[in-house]
Amino acid sequence: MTRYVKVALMGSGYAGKSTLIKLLTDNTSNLDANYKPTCGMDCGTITLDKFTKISLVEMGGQTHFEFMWADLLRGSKMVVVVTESNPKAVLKTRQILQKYKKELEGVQVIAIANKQDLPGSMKPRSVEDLLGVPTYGMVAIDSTQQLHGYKLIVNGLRDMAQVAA
Ligand SMILES: Nc1nc2c(ncn2[C@@H]2O[C@H](COP(=O)(O)OP(=O)(O)OP(=O)(O)O)[C@@H](O)[C@H]2O)c(=O)[nH]1
Ligand SMILES: [Mg+2]
Repeated sequence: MTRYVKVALMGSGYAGKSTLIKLLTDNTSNLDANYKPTCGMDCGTITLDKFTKISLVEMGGQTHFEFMWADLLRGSKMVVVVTESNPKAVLKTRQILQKYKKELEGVQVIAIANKQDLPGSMKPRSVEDLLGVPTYGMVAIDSTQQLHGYKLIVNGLRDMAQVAA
């Protein structure tokens, strides 16, 4: 029987969560650059092996969907916080992490400092200092970063022994 491991993608609207799901779960590298806010939630699946799939659950980041966040976090083995890498966005992401501290207790949390291609982006190291969770740089619109993104999630889960090696 297939086992599903839930990984939640959290973060403000426009951060790049849907783009990341497309990057990691689609067969095409044809990413749509037109922003369409996720209404509520979205989901993508990564097949890990014969028995295990990862469900990537995106929590729509626009503030009017925030009422769903605590519910959507429930049962997550890992939470990936996606942020734009400009200082204002990172500070907003820090507020989100502080606000959901209780819900995130005991869950492995990593952050993705996305849109590293944009001028004025903070380095992942500096973002990590502000967020207080392991942070990795990303350009989710760049299909060559697919393996990088995949490894961040799969290796993180393996480290936790949530998924059989
Ligand atoms: N320059 C650049 N743009 C990106 C990158 N990743 C995503 N984008 C763009 O940013 C916009 C928002 O991306 P989405 O993936 O829709 O953002 P989201 O986090 O899912 O937003 P919500 O669904 O509202 O929570 C889109 O126009 C993407 O093409 C990146 O690495 N670099
Ligand atoms: Mg989205």
